[in-house]
Amino acid sequence: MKLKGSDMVISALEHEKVTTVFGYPGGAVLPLYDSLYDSSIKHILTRHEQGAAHAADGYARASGKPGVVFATSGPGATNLVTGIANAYMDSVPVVFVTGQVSTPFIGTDAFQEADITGITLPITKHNYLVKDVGELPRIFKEAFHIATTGRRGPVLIDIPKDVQNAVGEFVYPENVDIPGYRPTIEGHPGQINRMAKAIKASRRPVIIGGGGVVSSGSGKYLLELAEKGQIPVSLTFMGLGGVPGSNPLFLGMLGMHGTKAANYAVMEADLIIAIGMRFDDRVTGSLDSFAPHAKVIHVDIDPAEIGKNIAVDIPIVGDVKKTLKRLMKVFKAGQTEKWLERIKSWKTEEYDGATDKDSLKVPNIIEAISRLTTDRKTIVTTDVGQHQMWTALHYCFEEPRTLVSSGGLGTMGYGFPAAIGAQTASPESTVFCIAGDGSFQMNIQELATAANYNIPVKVAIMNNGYLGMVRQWQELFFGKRYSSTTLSGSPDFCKVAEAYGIAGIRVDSPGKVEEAINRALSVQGPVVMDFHVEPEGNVFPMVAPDSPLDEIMDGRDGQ
Ligand SMILES: Cc1ncc(C[n+]2csc(CCOP(=O)(O)OP(=O)(O)O)c2C)c(N)n1
Repeated sequence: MKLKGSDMVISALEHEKVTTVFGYPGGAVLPLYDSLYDSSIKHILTRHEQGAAHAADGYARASGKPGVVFATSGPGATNLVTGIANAYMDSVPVVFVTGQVSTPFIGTDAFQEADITGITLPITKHNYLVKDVGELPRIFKEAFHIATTGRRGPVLIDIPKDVQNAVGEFVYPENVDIPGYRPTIEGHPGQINRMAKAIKASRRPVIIGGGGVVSSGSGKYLLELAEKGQIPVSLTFMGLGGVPGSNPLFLGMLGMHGTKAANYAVMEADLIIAIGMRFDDRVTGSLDSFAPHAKVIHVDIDPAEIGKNIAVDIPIVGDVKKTLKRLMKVFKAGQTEKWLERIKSWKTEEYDGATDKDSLKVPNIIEAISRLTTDRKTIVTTDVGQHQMWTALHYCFEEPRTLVSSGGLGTMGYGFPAAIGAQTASPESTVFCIAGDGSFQMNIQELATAANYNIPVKVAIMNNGYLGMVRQWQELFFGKRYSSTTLSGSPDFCKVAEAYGIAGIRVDSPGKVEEAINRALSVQGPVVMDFHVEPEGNVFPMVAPDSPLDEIMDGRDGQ
């Protein structure tokens, strides 16, 4: 069949079962938007390309399906860059389609020209500049395959305007054949046997699950391993929801803002069973002191992660789910009763500083949101800062894909557009965006998107008047020299919401929290809740950067 290039793009998306695209038009994608006009694919017009990128990323995390973004050349494409890097750092499958100036103009500094394949080379899993309309079907097939297999990640396809307008033969390929790209899916059986033996011999094992547990859909198998082996489980921030937060074997998150139980357990463990995680510095603390008594088993789909930060005794490259399934066939439990007793004693030591009921404290608000949403399917997105870490510590994530947050890149402004994407992917869910007053202002323009499409996300701003996490570091590590962390000049967020036709609810006192959350839950459309919280609360527990995980500041005595 002969098709115009821009029609091929739409047809390729239909073959890939794409139902929603997030984007923003412009000169270099006019043919593409014209083809979209006749299509049944839903387009959500955000108010900034970064919003589209984060929304598609939130859509992908909530659904497990790839997100898709359209943007024009030049500034449209460069406005995507943070969103692309964000998806790359957290291994999220998003396909970005950008317009480019026509091929004869490439390299001439033409109007709205930017070398977006060059710019995004280090932050995409792969990218393409399409030079010939005949390549479009193969490139789209490959792009979706690369984005959604192995270690997932963003792929960008840059299409010059003349290629969008050219006509070519369209046959959508059934298979892909990419020399040099064959992710290892099956973990080596011999290594899995060694893994089983090491677990049987261990007396103090700890499982650390990461984002790979969530993205591979293997939470159920991880839980089976934990329960059959009576092995305590900690999760990285990206792994939260991988096993139910209420399970007695769950230790909480580990690392810089990890629980005492998780961090002490890692430091005393004789075996670390690392599953789909990458030993990020926020997880390990100082590498020299990490898990000093432990053998390390590391299962990951990406061979480049194995041995990158931590020496590994039993490396296994493969899909987490397949590996765990095979492991369970040969698995025998070790003896962990004494170990679990010891861990129980640490759990009683947890302290979060949220006991003062007189002031409006973020942990209490998050616990209330957690409690009042147990009866419904809920997805929580966050921005970046103190409120994000408090969410990790105080919201009980019971299911995978219920936390949508920027882990690796730590991108302020992610939470609200990601909530729009998550809500689009999962209309039946209640979607909360827990935001900071700083972060929310980075993509506040997306209120128009929520209003326009009546996307009923519940935004809960933890309004402390500060760039709180930076203020906390200035307090703890820079002698209280508060440099440019006060957010004077912020607007009344309820009035801003109301200006967009969105309900605003202001909360100033602890006694009003539950009523406000219930009211927000009863509103059919989007809501902005503006919680005026204690200005100078700090997130504890905290391990100072590059310190051993058992050197925990818990906020008592100002430490
Ligand atoms: C785009 C971006 N710029 C800067 C930072 C550095 N940063 C990390 S946390 C933070 C403060 C966030 O403030 P707010 O959103 O109000 O949340 P809070 O910490 O007060 O909960 C800043 C500036 C970042 N993570 N992302």
